[in-house]
Amino acid sequence: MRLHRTRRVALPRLLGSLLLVTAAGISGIGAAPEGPVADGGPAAGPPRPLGQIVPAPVRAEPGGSPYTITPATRIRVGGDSGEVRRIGDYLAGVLRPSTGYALPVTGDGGDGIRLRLDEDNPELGAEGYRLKSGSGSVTITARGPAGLFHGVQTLRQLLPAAVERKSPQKGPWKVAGGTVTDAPRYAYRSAMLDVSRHFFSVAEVKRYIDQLALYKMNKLHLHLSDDQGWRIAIDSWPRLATYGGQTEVGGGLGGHYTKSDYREIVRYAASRYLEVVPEIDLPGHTNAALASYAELNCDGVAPPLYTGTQVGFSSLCVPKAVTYDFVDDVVREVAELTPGEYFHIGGDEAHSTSHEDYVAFMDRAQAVVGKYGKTVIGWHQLTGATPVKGAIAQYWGYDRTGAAEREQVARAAANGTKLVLSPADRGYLDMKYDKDTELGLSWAGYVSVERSYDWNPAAYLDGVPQEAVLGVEAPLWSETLTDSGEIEQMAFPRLPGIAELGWSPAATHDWEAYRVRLGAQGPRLSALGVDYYRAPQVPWATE
Ligand code: NGO
Repeated sequence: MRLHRTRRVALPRLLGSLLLVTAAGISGIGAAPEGPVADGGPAAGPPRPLGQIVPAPVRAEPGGSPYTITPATRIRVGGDSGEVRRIGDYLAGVLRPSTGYALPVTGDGGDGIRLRLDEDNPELGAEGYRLKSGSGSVTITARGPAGLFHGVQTLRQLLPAAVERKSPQKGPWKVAGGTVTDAPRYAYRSAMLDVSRHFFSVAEVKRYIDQLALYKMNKLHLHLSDDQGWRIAIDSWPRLATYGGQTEVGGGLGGHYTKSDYREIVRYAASRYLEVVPEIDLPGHTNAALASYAELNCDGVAPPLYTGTQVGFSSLCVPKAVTYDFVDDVVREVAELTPGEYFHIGGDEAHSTSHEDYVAFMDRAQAVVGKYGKTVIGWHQLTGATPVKGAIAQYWGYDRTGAAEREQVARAAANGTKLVLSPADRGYLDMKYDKDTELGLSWAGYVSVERSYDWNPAAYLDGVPQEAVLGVEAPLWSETLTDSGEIEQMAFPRLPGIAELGWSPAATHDWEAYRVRLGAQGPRLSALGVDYYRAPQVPWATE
């Protein structure tokens, strides 16, 4: 259900080297550029260098003739998997508008763009792929559909940026010859969208999902409840959404997802190989729920709806029995809608809950998540309570986070709690780039594109064993963001950097090389209609 949104008034739009490559075909990738770099656009000469993609691949071995998509090209989907055919249809959906070619998706053998499942490639894992390009065909092989889908994203990036446009463009549509072999560093590569502070429509969420897919992310964390709005229909507590969802920061009318809206988001995300991780933030950040049901308050009085941006003032009533009926019903209903493994219960900034109450509450909330078959995720304050076995803590500290807090997280990690890292001064996409950024916040400092990219998740927190790091997340909080254009100004170009930290081998990590590869994404983002921030540190390719 979509109500009208708050409009911000006249807010001006803000606007490897170490790659394990084997051949000279990519030499120069690591060199600092002297000016704008041509994108090798539609009619231009040589195809884009194999390996000049984001995230950087494990291995790119250029060689042999390029492959060219022509009016006669077919997309061949091997075997009888309906999912492979769906990926073929998805690829055709990307390529048809810009090439203007028919690109039939067929089950038969022969040359063309070939998508194949082959279990025999243990080194590719569950999400990896191999892409081989030569004069007659480009073949993407993977052990499972997710790998094929990621391989298709690589193929998109190897084609000229104009391939992303929605109307016929001039070719030629060449893919450099050679082989890319690729698989992710981390299993958990996530982006979070805060749909509570401002509500975003299903269409806006789908648009973001498509952008995440391009960079091989595999989780979409939805922050579905907070002080300013409850965004998911709960049948047993209907006022949460109908009353608690009817405003947002700034006082606009907000909105909420019906169950069918939410199912549609889950389905769409799954079609892009992203798993939705729902978050119901507890026991703090609950003003919208407390305003909707007086009985959830210790004093039995419902507070008014809240449209400001303070944090830490609300808490569920830990001693009351009804609190746990509420938690049980909400977790059950949201878990039923969510095929994925994870359930995020927040747990951050419970400043108006006593420590004792917090620990008692988190014990009970974690048990409810387990009862409904999901794995608990909580913000890292969960490590100040007692994380259940298998629980995951999401670290969101920053350079000024105290040693005691870091050590608490490290101790939990050493004791088996896995971590997802989203340091606020690196991974938070809502932090301003610099002092001139109009949107966003700056409590964790300014986060330039370089700062956001240039850290190592495996070595980020002292005392954390490498294997405790499950992956990374780029959260996007929406206190200041109201629509897709504003989401994109903050997410791009930092999101691809976090995606690369999650996907690419540590050995490829190199800012000088990365900024050149990122610069080459500029025309692609433009072709997709993404109004990204032209960070001055990046040599943006000419369009
Ligand atoms: C914090 C806070 C959120 C804010 C966000 C803004 C976490 C986990 N809790 O991050 O409520 O929206 O900062 O950057």
